[in-house]
Amino acid sequence: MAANPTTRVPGGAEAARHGLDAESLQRDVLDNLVSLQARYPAIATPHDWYMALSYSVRDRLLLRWVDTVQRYAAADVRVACYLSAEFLIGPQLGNNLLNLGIEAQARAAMLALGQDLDTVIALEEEPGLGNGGLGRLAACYLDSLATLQMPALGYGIRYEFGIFRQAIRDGWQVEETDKWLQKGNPWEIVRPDVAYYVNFGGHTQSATDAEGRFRVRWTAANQVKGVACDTPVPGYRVETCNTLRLWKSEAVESFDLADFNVGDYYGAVQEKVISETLSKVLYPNDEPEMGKRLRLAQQYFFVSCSLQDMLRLLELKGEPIERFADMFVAQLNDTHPSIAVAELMRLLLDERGLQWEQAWDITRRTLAYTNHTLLPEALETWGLPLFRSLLPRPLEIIYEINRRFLDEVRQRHPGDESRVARMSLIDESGDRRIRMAHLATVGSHAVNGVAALHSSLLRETVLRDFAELWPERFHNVTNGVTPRRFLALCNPGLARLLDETVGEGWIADLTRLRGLEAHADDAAFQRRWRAIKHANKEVLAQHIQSATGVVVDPRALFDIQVKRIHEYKRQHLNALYMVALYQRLRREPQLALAPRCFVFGGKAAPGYAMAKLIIRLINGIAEVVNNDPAMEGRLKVIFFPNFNVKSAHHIYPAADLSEQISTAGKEASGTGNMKFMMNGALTIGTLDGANVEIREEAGAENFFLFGLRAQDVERLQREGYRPADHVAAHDELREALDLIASGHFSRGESEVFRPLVENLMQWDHFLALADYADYAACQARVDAAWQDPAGWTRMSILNTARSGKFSSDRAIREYGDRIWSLAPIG
Ligand code: GPW
Repeated sequence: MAANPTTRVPGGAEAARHGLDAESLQRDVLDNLVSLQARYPAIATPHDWYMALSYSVRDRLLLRWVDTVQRYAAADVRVACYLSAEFLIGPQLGNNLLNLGIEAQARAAMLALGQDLDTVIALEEEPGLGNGGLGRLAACYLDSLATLQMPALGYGIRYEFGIFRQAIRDGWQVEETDKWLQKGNPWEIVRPDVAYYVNFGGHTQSATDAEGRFRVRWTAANQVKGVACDTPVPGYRVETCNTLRLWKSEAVESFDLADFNVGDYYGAVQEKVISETLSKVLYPNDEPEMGKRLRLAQQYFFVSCSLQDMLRLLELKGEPIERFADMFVAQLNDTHPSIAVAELMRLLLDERGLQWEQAWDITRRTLAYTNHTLLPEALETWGLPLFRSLLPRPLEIIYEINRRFLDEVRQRHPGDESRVARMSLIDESGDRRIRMAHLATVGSHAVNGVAALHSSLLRETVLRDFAELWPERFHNVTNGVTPRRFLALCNPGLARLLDETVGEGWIADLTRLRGLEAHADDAAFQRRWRAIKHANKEVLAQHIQSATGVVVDPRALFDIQVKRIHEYKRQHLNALYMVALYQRLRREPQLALAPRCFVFGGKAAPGYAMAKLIIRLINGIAEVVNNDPAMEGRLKVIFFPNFNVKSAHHIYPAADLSEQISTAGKEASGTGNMKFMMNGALTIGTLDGANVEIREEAGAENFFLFGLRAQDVERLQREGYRPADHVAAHDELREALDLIASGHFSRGESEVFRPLVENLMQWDHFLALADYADYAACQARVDAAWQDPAGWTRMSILNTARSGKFSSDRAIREYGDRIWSLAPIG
């Protein structure tokens, strides 16, 4: 990576060799089939064709990739480093074809080779290196950073096993290992030469060095090597191709060898097993943390490798350490990488010999922190004994940061020791624990929430004392999603109509969709709009049939809730309403209700019993409803197994109604809500997260609002909430709960759902019963609106037209302007 701009890779000859036309693609696919897969066409498997095409596409990215890296190395610009324990990037081939603008050429090339492009694309195993919203957000941001041509790097972990594959057996979730690398990964470049060592355990010693300065030496019990695995991230129709750098753990040879020499062969192998375990598997918990030692080791591992890499890149640029914060900014995706505060300090103090004040100034100017949750059970803390045994030196640094910080608090608020205890980096109330959100806040120059409501609540609750101390550091950046993957790629039918109506510019400037508003009442345009939606619903119906065996009618209202299964997201509120509908239709078969198909999708954390029971309930209802002849043509219930990025491509474009029904104040933002909106679904939702802004943009008349507001929720819980009162006051709700408790949806076994029903009746922590009546009333308004196709279609068009704000391009521009001081370099 030379800093000399004159050594830039020449474009001409290389570009010609890897032409973007169908003929050269076809030639390369054939070449790669032989040279990389060792196959000839007559015996090539579909997967061989996938590999051969993917390598050919990767070749066409390499030039841009190398060129981009050289540009960043040479330019005097700040690079944004996005540190995230998760990158849920999804399948790559289709997206890379789209961004390169060679989908048609690839289709022609494959056709000439007797292959269907869509079939080949569908074979890709997706890298499921994330749990849900947080990991997918990181992937959308990488797409926008590249598209906006901003110098950026993603840093994370190359998990050998991503999020588990969800199977459904007898209605229950069963987890299967995600062996996504089994058949190889054509997108990845492994760089054995880009590797760093990371310390674990052991002890520290302080001494004075040759120049008389106080220095600390950390003698580790264990070292792990992190090796860089790079994935290209091409922007949409631009020359920029950024890098996602994921770290894979390896054993350090010298450590093994030492043991081997004293004859402990098994000990040496054991060591290797532990170091290689580090990047083995993604923890499948979304939101609540489990405080596992290996998880902390993963976090420190990837953060340390990433910071060491940034320091090396600074050297390659020929810049002095004093300029680190001018050349790099590191965005912490929640607290998972927040150990960066201590690790950057350690690298600057212990490895570079800087003084505390200077190291602290660099650290704070470099780091920025995004908070993604207010749920107390999701705020990361680590017990001191575990932390000390794994990371003794970082712990000392945290103590010193805390000492200096609390001095500052005491100076500002003399005598206010309760404030000091509240703000401390160490929670001393029970067993002593490190509060990672406090560490991240103290060590960052900017802190942001992910939707307007969430950012306000963050300032008023979880980080209130900090917002009072440093109001200028607090920001909001409402989340966004990439319109490339979640509109252009997944909904080609609609994309063509958008091109024709507002011009192709919408893909890189989503606000241009406003141009659709003029056509919202045009009957011919509405017919085309409905035909596209109908075709998308036919495609989803096919996928539903092959995944579940159930046949659904694309003419029904597709009412969809896809997201992780969580009590606060309230899939069970939706389930209660389905049971009530089922009861109504059984009693009154002539009832004039629109035919509905309820679709659910989402994984439950393997240890989260209540979430797994909610899946069992939905499947139980599905079994009864779908097999009841009286429900034919009226009601269908689907649990779509293994919801992931790939199946999301078929689901969002087929939705009529988007369920965003979390308890107000609990969902930080939501991003699925935005994907549905772009694809013309109407939202039924609470005033929570980004729903608030979706309703503002769409117009209140184009959004189905119900439920308690965040302040009502807070007040009700403070004053004492009694779920039983709501059950007593609502016959339909009581009957639904009774029917569930009776075993009607569990093959007569009345014990199965008892924990769920009892939990609701006694506690109902997320106020599902309090919101039930209003939800059911709102669903009746949905039903009425659906009966008027012109009115519904108008609302659908207006939702897409007004979704421009929710492009991740807008979000990334805001990060660039307000938090990173970083501009595109074309
Ligand atoms: F707990 N989110 C997530 F805040 O998907 F860390 N996983 C997580 O572990 C956390 C948050 C964490 C989600 C939020 O629940 C969702 O509201 C938000 O849209 C998304 O992060 C992206 O900001």
